[in-house]
Amino acid sequence: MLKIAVQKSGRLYDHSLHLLNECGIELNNGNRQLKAGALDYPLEAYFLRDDDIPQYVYDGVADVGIAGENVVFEKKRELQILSKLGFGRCRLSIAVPKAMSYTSCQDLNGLKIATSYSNLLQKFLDENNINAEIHEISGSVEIAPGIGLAEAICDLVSSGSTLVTNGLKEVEIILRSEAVLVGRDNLSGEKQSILSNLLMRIEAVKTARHNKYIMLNAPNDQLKEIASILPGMKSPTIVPLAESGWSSVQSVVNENDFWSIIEKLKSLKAEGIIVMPIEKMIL
Ligand code: PRT
Ligand code: ZN
Repeated sequence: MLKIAVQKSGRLYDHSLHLLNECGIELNNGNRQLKAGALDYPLEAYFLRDDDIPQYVYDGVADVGIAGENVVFEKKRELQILSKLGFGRCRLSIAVPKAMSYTSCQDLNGLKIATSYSNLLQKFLDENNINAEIHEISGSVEIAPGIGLAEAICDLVSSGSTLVTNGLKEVEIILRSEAVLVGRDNLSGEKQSILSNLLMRIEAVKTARHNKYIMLNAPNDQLKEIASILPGMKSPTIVPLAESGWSSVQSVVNENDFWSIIEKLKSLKAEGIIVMPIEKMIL
């Protein structure tokens, strides 16, 4: 069995379980126990605090884990990032009181900065030759300047509203983070093959998320040009319609090119364009 560490509650919990679900892995976690087995898959999940996950994977208590890059890099354990998962996105930033004048990171010299990320902050200070004092606290970092505990903070930001509420402004982004699947090198052959299968499923789910299935009707005299802008997995599928002079075209389009392709298709007289989400995509 492959043992996976997942956050036991918090921002990553739902997304992690949802991802596993989309991979066809359902965890039997009815009453939120410490451990849960999967139905029909050789996997066991351990539910832990996110901060502990890198250490548990490093020690081999779990084989792989899902945690934010912010936590993985802060803990400085030698782990492999096996897959970036696309959720839990945030940034680790330095913020100062709104009224403070700030032109460059050199303005941080001599300040006391409160954070729960002292390793990542120290690395940023060293790389930029800044001499500031790090005051490590474990929670409610954003209130530190307001109560006179520090002059600046270094904390996670997503919407930015916590900073605004506390009269702070974001001045430096020191890390961009998302949830990742981390693991160690030395798994046994059997565990390694379960992991390869899990990674194949995760990639299929991720690829599908970034692509849309598209169907449209096109006049035959435009087919050549329409086919040239629709990549498809190999090339688009083209089937003649009952109405003469028209064909149905089916293809897969990447979300980044999606709207520009739709504009072009319309200008090429495509009609009845239908777009569908793709559940899995195995290349
Ligand atoms: O109990 P446990 O230790 O497991 O949970 P936790 O409270 O330490 O972690 P949790 O659930 O808050 O966050 C888990 C992971 O989610 C983090 O390690 C990040 O990888 C990711 N993540 C994404 C965030 C945020 N966005 C986020 N906005 N983690 C925390 N925040 C906090 C931030 O610390 C600040 O207090 O939200 C506030 C800022 O949010 P905005 O939207 O106001 O900017
Ligand atoms: Zn935590």
